[in-house]
Amino acid sequence: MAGLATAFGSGAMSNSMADVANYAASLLVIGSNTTEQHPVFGSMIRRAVRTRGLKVVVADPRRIDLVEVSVLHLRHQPGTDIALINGLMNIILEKGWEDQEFIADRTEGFDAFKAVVLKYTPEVVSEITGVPIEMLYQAAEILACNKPMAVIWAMGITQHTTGVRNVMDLANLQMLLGNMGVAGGGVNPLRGQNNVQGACDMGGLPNVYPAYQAVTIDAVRERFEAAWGAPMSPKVGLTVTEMIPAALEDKIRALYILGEDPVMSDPDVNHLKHCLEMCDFVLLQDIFPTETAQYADVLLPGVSFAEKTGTFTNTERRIQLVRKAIDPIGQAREDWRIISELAQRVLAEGKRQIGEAPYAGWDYAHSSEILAEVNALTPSYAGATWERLERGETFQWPVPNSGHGGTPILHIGKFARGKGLFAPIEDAPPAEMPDAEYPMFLNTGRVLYHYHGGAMTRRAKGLMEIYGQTRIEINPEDAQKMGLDGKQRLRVISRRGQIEAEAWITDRVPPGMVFGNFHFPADQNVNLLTNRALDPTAKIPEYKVCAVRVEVV
Ligand SMILES: Nc1nc2c(c(=O)[nH]1)N[C@H]1C(S)=C(S)[C@@H](COP(=O)(O)OP(=O)(O)OC[C@H]3O[C@@H](n4cnc5c(=O)[nH]c(N)nc54)[C@H](O)[C@@H]3O)O[C@H]1N2
Ligand SMILES: Nc1nc2c(c(=O)[nH]1)N[C@H]1C(S)=C(S)[C@@H](COP(=O)(O)OP(=O)(O)OC[C@H]3O[C@@H](n4cnc5c(=O)[nH]c(N)nc54)[C@H](O)[C@@H]3O)O[C@H]1N2
Ligand SMILES: [Mo]
Repeated sequence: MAGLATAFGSGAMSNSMADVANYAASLLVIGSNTTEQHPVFGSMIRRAVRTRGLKVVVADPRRIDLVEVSVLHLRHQPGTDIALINGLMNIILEKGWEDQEFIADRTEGFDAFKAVVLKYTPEVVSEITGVPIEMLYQAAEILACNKPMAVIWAMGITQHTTGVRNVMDLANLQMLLGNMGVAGGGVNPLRGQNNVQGACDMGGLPNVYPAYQAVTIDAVRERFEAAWGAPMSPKVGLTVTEMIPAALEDKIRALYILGEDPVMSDPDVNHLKHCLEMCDFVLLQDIFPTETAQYADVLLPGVSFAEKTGTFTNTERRIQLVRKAIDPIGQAREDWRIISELAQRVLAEGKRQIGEAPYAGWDYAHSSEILAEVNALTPSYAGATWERLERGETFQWPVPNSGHGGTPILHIGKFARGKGLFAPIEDAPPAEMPDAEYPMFLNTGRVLYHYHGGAMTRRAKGLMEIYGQTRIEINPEDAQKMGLDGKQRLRVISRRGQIEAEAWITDRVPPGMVFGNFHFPADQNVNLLTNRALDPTAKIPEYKVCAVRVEVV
């Protein structure tokens, strides 16, 4: 789900954090709670506002902290981003603010795209999004007339059944304004987990080998078969969100879960638990016994970042070396050692059963040997060698050879696919909308003090003192209607489950919407409520919108 493709190529920030902070004249922050979820970049943005007058426009249903330093806050209804972006582009075309030279030289598909955008007049868009017409004009002017403009986004854009199309529409906006391949511009999805960028780059996705090379292309597959000395399947595999329900159809019978806590983080957890129970065998490799551990047959103890040496690739495509601070404790081992040993044993048993000689491979002695293999098979990582990284260098990929210094800005002069493709994108509602029985929107995400399922952060005493239980954000207007007193608890009910948690009465959320997190287990986890409807392309769940009924306990 992490490797969303755009109109130009792989899913990664086109520009760098420092580049956006230093050179953007304006910035659209859409569906990213940057100061809480990417605090390093969040403070760079705050500083850029203070020291050089960066103009920030926030597009978010919630009044996040960055709104304090923004020039404008577009508070659209959740799930209406396509209408909003199309509306801004409609005004840009009306005013003639588009970059005609860029459109002519570097893009294709403009006419079909324009025909769709023309339908999204300010009146139509204001009706769908709830944003006043006048504010749409203000936003379009700030973003189009203060160039370069950078766009940053995170899960507020992608965790929808329209996630991929939301991203494509932001790419449309940046091509329309000619903000691609320039310092201070670009399309910048902020990556979430440590090294999720690296995991995708290495082919930790069902459809590609390292460097986003498709498993379905014969020449690519043959190259990997030759390097690895084994036949490879030409079929696209399943995403996580497809594997889980496949257990019900007997298509998946065993699961090897590594560094994930799906009982906390997957949508519709009651359903997920049922799927885990249906598996014949569940193997879990984690650094703690998590909520998911109750469903596992075997636990393998991996180690944390502090106990291993290797590379991480961060949100701005920066490959950097991490050295272990301490040796693994007790029986725990580096994840790569566990994976290698497991692979060797499985392969040995397979070869024994068919009477062949044992397979020679998976016999790395050190992470530097793994990186050497990465250098050989991953064109964008070719020049990021152990020797260079050991000297203290870091590189933003692509680093095509050992004389290359890396690529801070992508798409200068040319896109990976040649011309950038404008896509006509129509608005569509979320899979589940409020109705008479479940009249409110539930929106979900994170808080500064905790990390996902909380397996790590709920073990930190200081964090638990500051934030020790789930709090449901609810607007003062709704609280008053329900007769909610600040000290009371709320029960939140969806078609799939219910939770009980403390209320936080605040205008961070608009009337008609509550917001909660998935940091605390049992009946405090919003994932008992969320909808497992998926985006048809990326298969990401619609965590950001479902319908609920809220009661005072
Ligand atoms: N402290 C902390 N930091 C983290 C994490 C953590 O758990 N804790 N997790 C990391 C990971 S893996 C990730 S993916 C990132 C996530 O980083 P973010 O995506 O910034 O975090 P979320 O809390 O999911 O919030 C997304 C924002 O989208 C808004 N939003 C909701 N619905 C919509 C909508 O329909 N449209 C728009 N435009 N906005 C919407 C929400 O109000 C919220 O401000 O954070 C990373 N950083
Ligand atoms: N409702 C709702 N649900 C969501 C989201 C949302 O916005 N709303 N966001 C989604 C997103 S974007 C994400 S990324 C997922 C995150 O979901 P998960 O990845 O399931 O969440 P984590 O709690 O980060 O789980 C990581 C696990 O890895 C373990 N771990 C840490 N370091 C290591 C290591 O080095 N080796 C091993 N083996 N294990 C390690 C931790 O102890 C933890 O148990 O949640 C998703 N779920
Ligand atoms: Mo994430």
